[in-house]
Amino acid sequence: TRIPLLEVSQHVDKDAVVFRCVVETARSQSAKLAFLNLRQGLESIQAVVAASDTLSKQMVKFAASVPPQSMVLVHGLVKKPFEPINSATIKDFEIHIQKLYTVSRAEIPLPMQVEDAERALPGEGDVPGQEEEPKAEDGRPLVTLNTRLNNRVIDLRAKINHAIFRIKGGVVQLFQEYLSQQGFTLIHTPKLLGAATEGGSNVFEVKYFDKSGFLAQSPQLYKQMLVAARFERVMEVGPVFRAENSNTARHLTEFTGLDLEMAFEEDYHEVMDVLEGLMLFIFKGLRERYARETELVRNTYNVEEFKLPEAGKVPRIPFVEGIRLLREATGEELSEYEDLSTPMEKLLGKLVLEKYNTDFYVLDQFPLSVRPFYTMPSPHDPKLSNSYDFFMRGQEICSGAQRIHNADFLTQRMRAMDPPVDPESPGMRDYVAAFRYGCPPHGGGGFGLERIVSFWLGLPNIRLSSLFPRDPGRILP
Ligand code: ATP
Ligand code: AMO
Repeated sequence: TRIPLLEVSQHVDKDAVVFRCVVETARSQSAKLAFLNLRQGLESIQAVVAASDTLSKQMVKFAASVPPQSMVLVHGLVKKPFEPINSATIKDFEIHIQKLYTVSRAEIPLPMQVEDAERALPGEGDVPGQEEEPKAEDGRPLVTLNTRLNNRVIDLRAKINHAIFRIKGGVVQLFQEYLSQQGFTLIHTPKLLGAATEGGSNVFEVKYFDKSGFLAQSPQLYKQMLVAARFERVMEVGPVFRAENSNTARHLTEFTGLDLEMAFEEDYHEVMDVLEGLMLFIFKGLRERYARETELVRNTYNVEEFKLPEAGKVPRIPFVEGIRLLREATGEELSEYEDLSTPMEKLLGKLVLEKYNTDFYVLDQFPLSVRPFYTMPSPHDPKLSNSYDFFMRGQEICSGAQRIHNADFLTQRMRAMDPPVDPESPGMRDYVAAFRYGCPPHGGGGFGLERIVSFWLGLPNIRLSSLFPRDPGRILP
């Protein structure tokens, strides 16, 4: 019977089992005995190849010489070993091999070892770009993040990477699960645009036949137009392109946006309620469904477990209150009308953790001057706005706001921006018009998927949560 490796326990001392797997290591003990380490998915198991009446010494020699990373088909018996074997394996069992076939042989030497990818990266692991690899004395490249990303197919084979990308898929599934329960429609807005939308400078221009096109920086305008089209509640999971020359551990030039937009009845805090409920559902789902994967990553990156707010009450801190906390802690004269620097954001994360005992919180009522033109000013203070950011471990994962749903007011706000946005331009005309024919008050938010995954797990670099990351210095492989 062909079995998944996870089921070996059901076959101890019974009929022979057959399974396909990868040889992680092979070593010869003597002319009559060899040991293989076999892997399937997140499981590893030790296998013994011992010469006998039915198994030749040549077979033992062949088994010991299988290059690591080759795929093989194994026929064997499941036994309880006499001595406990190393903890990376399915502990209490081993396979006594009867037959071994090579399915696909790996070349020697590999450009890097899979075990290299199981080690923690030092520091923030910032990547300056694809410069020449440093070489170790044996001529093999030193295993930097750059080397790992240059050999990503081998790198991704590491168990820690399988765990990270199972979790990433899990976040998307939980996002859609929660929001569809809440009546959201899954939408797909265009990524090829005829005009730069949210801001002009950080947009990628592409050739579009004999014209220019642009890659979408966000589904912002389209998700709002769909609310105006009476969809009322929409969500999207899609690529976001940003031509920002940001070489940091938390910026990519292509990432996955988790967006939502919804009409509300009385107050934009209804939107924040949905966003908070959504994130708490995702965190709970990750704890329940991905405990094993999370533990695997935590064994490598020894990061404190993510602290969720007590009793499910997410602190909603006014921006001015955040500034007050920072002034108290640093003695610096911080402005209430400027955005926070990255170090201040991180410090605020620490202060909030001390005060509220949570790594997840929200800043509300940002200064209007630091938000995009579509943001609704605060009715109580024209220098503030009905907008918010969500944070995990002191780093931003989501921006959102109540939007302006009146065309004339929107036009006025666009013209007041510095630099001004032209409401008559081809990219804006249809967007502005959407608010002329009866559009409900609405708001929403956009999350960066790779940031959620990185900050949940405490990864040192966002590139580790992108399969084939794109940054200003990397567009291959
Ligand atoms: P948003 O795009 O919503 O503003 P974000 O988290 O992507 O959110 P940015 O606005 O790109 O953040 O930048 C936020 C902070 O990141 C800035 O305050 C800045 O200090 C820092 N930052 C951005 N780019 C760089 C860079 N190239 N090098 C160092 N720090 C940077
Ligand atoms: P914003 O520009 O803040 O807002 O983007 C939303 C979220 O996307 C993530 N993010 C990034 N992730 C990786 N690399 C990047 N370069 C990067 N830039 C942003 C962050 C951020 O919080 N239209 C608004 C959203 C809205 O108001 O609904 C927007 O795009 O987690």
